[in-house]
Amino acid sequence: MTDPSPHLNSAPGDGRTENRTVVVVGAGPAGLTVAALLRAASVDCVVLETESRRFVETRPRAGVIEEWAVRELGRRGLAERLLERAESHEACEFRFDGERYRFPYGELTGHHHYVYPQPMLVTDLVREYADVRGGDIRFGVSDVTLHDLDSDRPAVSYQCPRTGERLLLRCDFVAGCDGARGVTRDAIPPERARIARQDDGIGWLALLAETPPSADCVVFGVHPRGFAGHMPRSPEVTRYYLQCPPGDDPENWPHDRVWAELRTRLGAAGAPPLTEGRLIEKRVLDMHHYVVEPLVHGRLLLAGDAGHLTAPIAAKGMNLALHDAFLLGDAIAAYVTRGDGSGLAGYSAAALRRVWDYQEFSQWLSDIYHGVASGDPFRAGTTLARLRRLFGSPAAAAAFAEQYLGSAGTF
Ligand code: RFL
Repeated sequence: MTDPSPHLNSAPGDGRTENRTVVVVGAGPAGLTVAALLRAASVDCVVLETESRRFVETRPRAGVIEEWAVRELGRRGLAERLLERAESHEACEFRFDGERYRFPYGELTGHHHYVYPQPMLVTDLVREYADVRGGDIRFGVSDVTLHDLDSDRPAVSYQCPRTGERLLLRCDFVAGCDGARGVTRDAIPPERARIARQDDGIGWLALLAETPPSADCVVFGVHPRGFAGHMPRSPEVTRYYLQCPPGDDPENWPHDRVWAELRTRLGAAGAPPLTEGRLIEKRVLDMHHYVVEPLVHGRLLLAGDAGHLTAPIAAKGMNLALHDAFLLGDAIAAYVTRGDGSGLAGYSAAALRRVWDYQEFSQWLSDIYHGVASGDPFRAGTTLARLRRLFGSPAAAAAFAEQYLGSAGTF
């Protein structure tokens, strides 16, 4: 039989072997949360991460965390610093047709978003898992390979960064939390899982600017030249997005072009001027999405971006990663400590319910963001009709607020 994947082999006989209960691959929000939950339940686990601690604690990405996710982090003793430092956001603003339209979702629903940069959350989670709860985490590992996933004792091997030695970790479960570019998803033979994909054919120039926000909330600019977004991250740093051709070169976007385009696309009557600042991150993201179904293959369980990717259109990816992690951490802990396998049996279906709900909302929002600039006057017309409905119909506003906040769900 041919090996279906470069990352799935039968375990090598040489090298040092350790026996563990759970190996978590990846120290992002998903992996660290699973590990912290396991540690709290006294389930033995080890986390493997290819990058350094410093790198994962400073990698800029998400900023918006949903209320239910913070509540769950809090219930598990993981939100102390977040609750001290996060900002609360209760409104967003759409700008289209040269006007500003504020959407006060806090007033409408009584709920809000937390804004807390992902590196701060990752820092808190590493600290809690490794420093406070004494968890085993190995940074800088390389050549992570999965073995024997169909057996009761799968294994993960890797190369130790200090000694260059190859180590084998035999375990009961592998949690695949290594993000969109990891190896665990590829260890599932193609005939054992379906990967549903969607490519919007659109790029976003993702920018981080060393400048205070230019509005007190998230701003979506829906403009014939393309979408533009303004997302406050902290009093000193603001994230901006500019729609661009997919695969565009960030070097095509020098400082002056970026700020001129932001001013045009976010311009509206009475809007405060944008505060310009140095661009400290500039990268092009293609708006594509995928979902692996099921998220489980033998003793491998995928969580977060490893199992499903949603482009940052609706700021949902990290929230989904946390949702998976709560379900998975609880399910493994229930199985190991009480022999209760119901959570594991239902994990994939329970996680995917929210994943598909958020994917659908992202698609809907993607149509709104990009319709006016599509070059298709019919699409532009229906996009503006949708936007006006949000501000004219209380029922449409309530439905949007619920999906934007992710407030209808398991937790
Ligand atoms: P991560 O965070 O990518 O973590 C995976 C970890 O695995 C490591 N790794 C490996 N480790 C061991 N062996 C291997 N072979 C490995 N390969 C990789 C990686 O180094 C990494 O440390 O996945 P996780 O935990 O699933 O978390 C997902 C979130 O990071 C992601 O969904 C969000 O960042 C998406 N996202 C947003 N989500 C939100 O909910 N709200 C937002 O406002 C938001 N904004 C964003 C975003 C993503 C962005 N980018 C860059 C794609 C803004 C941007 C610009």
